[in-house]
Order: sequence, then structure tokens, then C-alpha cells
Amino acid sequence: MIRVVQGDITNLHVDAIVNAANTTLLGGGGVDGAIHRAAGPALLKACKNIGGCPTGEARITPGFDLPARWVIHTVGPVWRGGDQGEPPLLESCYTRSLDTALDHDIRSIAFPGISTGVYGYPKQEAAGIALGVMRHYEDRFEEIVVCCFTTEDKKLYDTLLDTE
Ligand code: AR6
Repeated sequence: MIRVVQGDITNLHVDAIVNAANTTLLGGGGVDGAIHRAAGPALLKACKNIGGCPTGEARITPGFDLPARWVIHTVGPVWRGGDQGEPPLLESCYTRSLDTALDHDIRSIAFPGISTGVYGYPKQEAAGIALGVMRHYEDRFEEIVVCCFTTEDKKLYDTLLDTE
């Protein structure tokens, strides 16, 4: 099942939340900053031990002080106009994150809109890619949650799901 919610992903009681990280995995702004603040300093230590993550891939750590048991860190592409391999890289973020979740017996997982903040990926295109991958995997999870930070983002996802 795919569920769309609006709010702060750090409050969600799911097995895993996904972080929109950068290749250093050493934290940043946006959802990455919020997740590090809520998880506590142990998360940064765990990320340092991993030593980075290429764009389009995913890495897993515990959630530490978060309600979620796990954090899956994925690195979305920076939007450079769309002809620099951005769509397959964004798709790969979702597939790698969900494959990592399956490897860890994760049954419920929540995603933010990877790359749609600082990285500038157009929201409509990004949402189409996200939902396409989620549809492919949903039977293997109790729920896949789309966590929208704004009401506009939630409306976009609700509309896309309605018109499927
Ligand atoms: N809960 C849910 N969604 C959120 C939250 C939150 N607490 N905060 C922001 N969003 P962004 P990116 C939404 O910029 O574009 C960081 O500095 C936000 O509205 O966090 O992948 C990293 O370290 C947007 O829809 O991630 C990287 O350097 C979405 O999360 C870089 O930003 C993603 O916005 C990654 O950029």
C-alpha cells in the first residue's frame, strides 16, 4: 500500500525513513539536517564510518533517537536540466533504498521527495518516478509512505495517485 502524508518525516513511526543525503553522508540542510538533529550525534558517527555514498546509491544506519529503527541514506542527483542522467539516477535512489529495506526485513518505509529541495529536481517529474518505483515494490511492504513536507506536495501526489 502507498500512503501519502504531510508532515515532518522525523516524527514517523515506521521501520525506516529515507534521508535525502549528499555524497559525503556528513549531514546538511533540509531533511538531512532535520534527521541528524532528531537522531542525535550517534548518527553522524555511524555515517562517518560508512565513508560516503555515490549518487543513486543507498546506505543504511540505525535510527538512534528517532522513532524509526533505521535510516536509509540515499543521494539524489542535482538537477542540471534533465539530460545529464538525472531520471535514471533518481529512479535508482528509490530502487536501491527499497532493495536495502528488503534486505533488512523492513516492512514499512517513508520517503521524502528526494532531490526536490536544494537539488532542484522538478517536483512533478520526481513524483512520477517515485510513484512508478513504489508501485513496483508495494506488494513486498506493509506500507510505503510518501512524506510530503508541504500541503502543495501532498496535493501533487494525491492528484497523481487519483489519475493513475
Ligand atoms: N520531513 C519531510 N520532508 C522534508 C523535511 C522534513 N523534515 N525537510 C525538508 N523536506 P532537501 P535534496 C523536503 O533539500 O533536494 C541537504 O543539504 C523538502 O521540502 O532536503 O535531495 C543534503 O545534505 C523537499 O521536498 O534534499 C544535500 O546536500 C525534500 O524534503 C541536499 O540537501 C528534499 O529536499 C540534498 O538535496
